[in-house]
Amino acid sequence: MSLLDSASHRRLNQLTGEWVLVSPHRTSRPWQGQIEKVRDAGRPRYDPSCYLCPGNERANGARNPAYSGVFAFDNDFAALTPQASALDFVQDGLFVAEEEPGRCRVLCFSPRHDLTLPRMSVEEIVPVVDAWREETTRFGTDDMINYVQIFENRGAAMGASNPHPHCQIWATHSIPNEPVKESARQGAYLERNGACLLCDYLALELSRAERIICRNDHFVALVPFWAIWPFETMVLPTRHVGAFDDLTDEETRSLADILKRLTIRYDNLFETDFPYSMGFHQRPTDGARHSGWHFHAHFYPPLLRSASVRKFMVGFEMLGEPQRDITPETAAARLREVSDIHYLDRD
Ligand code: H2U
Ligand code: ZN
Repeated sequence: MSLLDSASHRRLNQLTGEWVLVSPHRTSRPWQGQIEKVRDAGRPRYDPSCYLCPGNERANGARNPAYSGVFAFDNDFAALTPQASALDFVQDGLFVAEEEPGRCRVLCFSPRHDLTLPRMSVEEIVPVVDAWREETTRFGTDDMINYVQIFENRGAAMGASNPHPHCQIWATHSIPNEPVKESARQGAYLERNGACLLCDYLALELSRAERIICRNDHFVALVPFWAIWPFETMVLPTRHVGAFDDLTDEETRSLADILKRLTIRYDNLFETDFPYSMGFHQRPTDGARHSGWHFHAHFYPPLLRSASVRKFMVGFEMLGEPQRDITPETAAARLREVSDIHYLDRD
């Protein structure tokens, strides 16, 4: 047995330069903590009170069209607005602030209120990926926008305000903290090694096969060596793709396929609507080349042992550094073992 399976150790996240503490020996400790209610997966195809269903009125009075595919609109309660404020950049001693213009969009994956990515067909997910490509391309030509963050909060446990399948797109003037860290690490790796960090990382992971969950012709889903959340995963293209707007039509279909396969495995793990926050990291749209950037998705799910027992990032995690008990290798094996046929679609 390798030391990494049994002894406490720290692992370096090569993408951020931050460490995670791994304590495999703690997995047997007793649990008397919170039990969450398992949400009923049965939902109507159309919910007259849903602000995202076709034809319904939204909270600010606008009415959704009777859409039949994907549907994107400007967030009615946008955290960022395109107008530059009068703030610009201010420094008053240690008090430093700057303006942050940007745009927020909401994208409905389907007119069906009861669907989720794992229960949509690949043919239905392809237009979602196409919409992500289009939004990225469009924002990429806007001088004000330097980064496009696409993310999905799924499930009430992750703060999703509505079960209707949707994601958000926040396009910002600044490059946010997480992509800034990944940009610096990928850029430095390219400079030092003349190669892409994630191309090299993926080649290593494929040769070891310990943390791979599933793959198709163009994408791989794996539990990263440095994962923080119990069932955290990454989805990476095997080709050196920098952003959504570099994807070919074939890769678009493959991305739709791997997202479906991975989220089915997630749902099957505890036979529940598996909550997560997921999102894509891609090359900034600030005009620089960023040739070290390798496009990828991160999935951060909170569940730990069952549909009702989640991991809390508290205590040492908040004040010291992230910590996990179950190893990334064990998590990958669990996700690999479950079926890729959704439990609700089985006879
Ligand atoms: P979340 O489920 O991830 O919170 O996303 C829903 C978003 O939808 C949220 O950002 C927006 C909220 O501001 N929204 C509208 O734009 N219009 C509405 O009528 C309600 C919610
Ligand atoms: Zn709905």
